[in-house]
Amino acid sequence: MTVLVVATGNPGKLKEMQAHLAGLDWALALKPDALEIEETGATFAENAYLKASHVAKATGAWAIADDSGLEVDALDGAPGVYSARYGNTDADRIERLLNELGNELNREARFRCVVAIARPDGTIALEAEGVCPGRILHSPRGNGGFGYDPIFYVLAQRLTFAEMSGEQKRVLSHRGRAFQALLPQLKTLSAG
Ligand code: ITT
Repeated sequence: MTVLVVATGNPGKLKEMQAHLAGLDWALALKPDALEIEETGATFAENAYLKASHVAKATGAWAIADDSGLEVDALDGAPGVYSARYGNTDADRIERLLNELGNELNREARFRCVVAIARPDGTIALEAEGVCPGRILHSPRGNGGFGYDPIFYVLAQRLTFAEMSGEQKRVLSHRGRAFQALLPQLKTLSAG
């Protein structure tokens, strides 16, 4: 089996990415802790390429990276690509977002995720994007997931991401949708 390095330092993301990649013809490996990549891109796609490419070249193996974040309409798309850098902890990031939104009536938002796979030479072999629309609650709800999950409410389910089971989030989420688009291409790649 060919090795695929999962290029993330975020444990919440890692768990979800491993679940999406389970049962495929790839031997998953973890990114070396010491390997840190500066996310200098202006878009999710640029940052996903940067991370996948850098880790592939550094390890000499195939690598998969995810760049994702929350876009809030009333904040002109913020925090967007800065979602991870909006605060030091998940609680800080949530508090800052809720403070900035205040009593704003327009709570429309969406999570966006770009997944990219790089060959061992760092060139990008595959990419896919997924989006999940929702609303920002006034206070957190639920204990599951990670990041902004407790304040991200999905209308159709009447649940926040943090109130959903792992399986529900896997099907509906921005990451789930990106992987649904990526997996058929990934299967062709591993078969070839
Ligand atoms: P890596 O770059 O090492 O993968 P990161 O946390 O820095 O980890 P990003 O730069 O892609 O990853 O930032 C994404 C941030 O967006 C993440 O830290 C969360 O705060 C948020 N986020 C992304 N997906 C999320 C999800 O499914 N649920 C909640 N928050 C999410």
